[in-house]
Amino acid sequence: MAATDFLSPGTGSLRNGKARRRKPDDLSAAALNYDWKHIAHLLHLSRAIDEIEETRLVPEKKVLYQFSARGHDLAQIILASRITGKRDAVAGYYRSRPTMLTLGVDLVEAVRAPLGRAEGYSNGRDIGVVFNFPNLDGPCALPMCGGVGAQYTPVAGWAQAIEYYRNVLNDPSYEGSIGVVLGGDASVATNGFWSALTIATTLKLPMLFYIEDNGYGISVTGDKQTPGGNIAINLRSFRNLMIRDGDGTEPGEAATLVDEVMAHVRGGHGPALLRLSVPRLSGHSFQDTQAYKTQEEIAAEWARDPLPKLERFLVPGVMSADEWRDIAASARREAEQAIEAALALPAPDPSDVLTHVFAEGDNALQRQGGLRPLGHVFPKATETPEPEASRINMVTAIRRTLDHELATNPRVVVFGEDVGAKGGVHAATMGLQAKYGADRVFDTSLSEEGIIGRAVGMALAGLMPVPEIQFRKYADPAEEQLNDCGTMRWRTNNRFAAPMVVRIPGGFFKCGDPWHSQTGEVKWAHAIGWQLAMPSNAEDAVGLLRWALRSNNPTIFFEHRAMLDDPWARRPYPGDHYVVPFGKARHVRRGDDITVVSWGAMVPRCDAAAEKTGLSVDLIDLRTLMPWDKDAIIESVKRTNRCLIVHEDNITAGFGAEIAATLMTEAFFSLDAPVERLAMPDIPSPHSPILLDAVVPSVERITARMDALVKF
Ligand SMILES: Cc1ncc(C[n+]2csc(CCOP(=O)(O)OP(=O)(O)O)c2C)c(N)n1
Repeated sequence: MAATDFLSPGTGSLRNGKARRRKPDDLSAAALNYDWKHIAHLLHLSRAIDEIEETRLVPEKKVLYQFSARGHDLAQIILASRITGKRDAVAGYYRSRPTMLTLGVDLVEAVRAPLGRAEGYSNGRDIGVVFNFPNLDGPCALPMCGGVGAQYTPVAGWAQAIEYYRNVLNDPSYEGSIGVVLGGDASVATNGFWSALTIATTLKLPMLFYIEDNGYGISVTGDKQTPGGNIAINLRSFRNLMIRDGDGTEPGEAATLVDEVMAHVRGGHGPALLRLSVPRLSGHSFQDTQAYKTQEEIAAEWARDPLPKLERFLVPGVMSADEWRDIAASARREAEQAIEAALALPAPDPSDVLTHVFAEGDNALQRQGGLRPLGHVFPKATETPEPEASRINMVTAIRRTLDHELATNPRVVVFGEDVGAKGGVHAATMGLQAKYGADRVFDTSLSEEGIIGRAVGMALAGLMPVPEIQFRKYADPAEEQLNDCGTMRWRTNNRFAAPMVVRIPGGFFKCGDPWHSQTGEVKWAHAIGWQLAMPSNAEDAVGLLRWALRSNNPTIFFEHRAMLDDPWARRPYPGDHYVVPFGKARHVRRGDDITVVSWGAMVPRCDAAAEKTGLSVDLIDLRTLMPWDKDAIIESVKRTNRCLIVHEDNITAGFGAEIAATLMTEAFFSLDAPVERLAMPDIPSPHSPILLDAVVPSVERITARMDALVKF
């Protein structure tokens, strides 16, 4: 297959799309610089592991999920043998074990995860074929995901962090570093691919897209993923992107192309995309019989097997036939020994399965990601407010807190749609770009997947990202990255974590609508691994946001639009050191007749209702929903014997249901009335203020419910 060589117009030298032919066995100067004996060894090793899994371990049900890298292996090894920089990162996918072997992961580590043994990549938690490799002092492998395309935007974030370390933190060790992402031909149709491509090319980031094109996504052919089936051809007019396209089964060609793209990206010329065509010599996974391929097609794929091609390439020029055989035999022995050693390891301990959902203190730090493993020390903090004389509104409180943390922590970066020059559509970041520069406070492309995925990569690189999702509903396109970020610590068995603070304004503001005005906060209480804060006032917003910005866990910080400038929410600024630890509710009122639990914009309504009823109301503002202050509620209900929960989120499976269920178990014998919920019915937020008032809990309806419950 011919190697083609495209430079996009953005780089100034389009060659009219003409293919420049390379002889497949051309041992160019670049190719000569590779350690071919080591490459041969790794290829044999990878083959031996795949083969032992396919012929023995899967049939014996010792490996439950198997994705063979056969056919993809040689090109991956060539690529990964150039990922050697101290600050390089690579993210692969389920077919990327050859990359891991080349990075130098311990061989037993590489086989124990598919065998579901204890410890290793995930301690038996994640599907055995997705790997991770924390490495603070050498190339690392970012945690892989099961979702195709999810690997792209975190690498864009890593690449942006490289620039940040170089340009803002003046760290020379990031010079010439690179983020590399591996993906199959079907992955080029995903949101993640396009989002990362936009980020990398608009910002000219040091990022390499490596597409290993086997022509299939399970059974779907490449022409369904990109017209004509070749993404490299289709991207030819993309600005700021070097493109190379060739045959991943030809050692010399692959090696030369890898060196070309590496030189370009490491040289600071912006991103590159390298597409190498490879055969998939097995089914998509072991279970896949490939019935959708003809025998001729399968035979044609085997005719392109890179293993014999490498042999022809190296023997006798680089090594003798005996040496080749010896390498194959010793690799086989090593693979057998590693598998035997892994089989002898214990199975994961079920008593351990609940650990590492959240950080578990400084004695059990993740190995990579966030500020803690880097030994970052924060300024002092206090839970005692030092209030200023005048009151400020909640949006000013948020801005001042961001300002102080930006000033005292050079690793904080604030970004999102319109957060830069405009200062955010809610004005929360107004003036911050002018003060801290566009490297630290910046606008992003309109891709929420990109905003959150980029934040994940930055967090893994040791920054504290503070992405803004412009309105609650627009977090939906970021769903995959949010989910994968939350589960990261658990599924990597505390090897990786990506602490960040995602600021999300939402809820009604004067009127409602299905797009900007949902709260839907229960989603993140239900999601794994996310802390969730929802302040009702300026003082709490300061303390909770500062706590989040110094936390070792990812946080959703929900900013209710109605409260940003609400007079009730205005409070004195509680000082630059003020924090509110998560999981501590606030008593807005103390009373004995009834417990009312609420959060966000419903708190002032409950406060007004309590005033109106004249009852002695114990009003609890939960402030954080994950973790949530069970003790405060249970203690209160044991005194009042009644509980009303008021929230703006839809009623069915809203967070009120969780509180009610907990009270059933923990305070059943204290209850003199059923636990009641008052919430939005199961409809989106309506636009008309008249309709909105009819469905969001109002002071009148809350008052009536309180009265009824006390009289029950
Ligand atoms: C987001 C998502 N959708 C669907 C799947 C199921 N799935 C797993 S692999 C795959 C095909 C991917 O093909 P490609 O990216 O070309 O990589 P290859 O397996 O060919 O190496 C699909 C559809 C998934 N894992 N993730």
